[in-house]
Amino acid sequence: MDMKKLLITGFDPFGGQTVNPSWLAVAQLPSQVGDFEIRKLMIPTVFGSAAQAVLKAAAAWQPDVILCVGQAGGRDSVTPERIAVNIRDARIADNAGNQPRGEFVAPDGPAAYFATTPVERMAQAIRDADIPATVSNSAGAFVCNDVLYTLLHHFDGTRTQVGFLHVPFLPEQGKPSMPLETITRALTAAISACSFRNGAAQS
Ligand code: PCA
Repeated sequence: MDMKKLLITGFDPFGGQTVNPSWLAVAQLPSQVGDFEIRKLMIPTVFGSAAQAVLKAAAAWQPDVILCVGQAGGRDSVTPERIAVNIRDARIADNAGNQPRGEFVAPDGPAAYFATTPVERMAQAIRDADIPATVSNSAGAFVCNDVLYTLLHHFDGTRTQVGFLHVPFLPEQGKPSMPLETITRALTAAISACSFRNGAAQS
């Protein structure tokens, strides 16, 4: 089988939480899913540094797909993100104490990018595994959006696909929540859907 390479990232805990389900679920993934070889990276919930850590790992390994995962407290389903916007607007400080309000991610960049992973297929694949999933049209304006926008800007026009998934809280963090095993299965299903390339905004 012709193996492809997928780099998947999760964040460290932030905002007073002691765990972040995004990294815990990523850490549980096997080293191979379908025809993808998987490498995992924990990134800091810090504007700028998080994306730089992903870019560094990507430069070294040259993955075909980069999938970043983050926690979205308050959401009750797994949500592939369709779009990233060129704005940093933080309600809380990041893990380095930064709290940008209304700044650009990239002053020379367009207002927004569409994710280049097949977001509808990813959501469908997760639902096919009996896990609630729906495409999200906003990744917010905190560090998750910052990472997605920076990567899409960097890899614009290249063959490298970039996508993002937000996942709910774990039961111990509050409601709504999803068990860790379920989130991990959702990631596996989403990865399998990444063997297709996104052709259009709605795919
Ligand atoms: N979620 C935050 C940043 C880190 C994370 O896991 C966000 O949604 O921006």
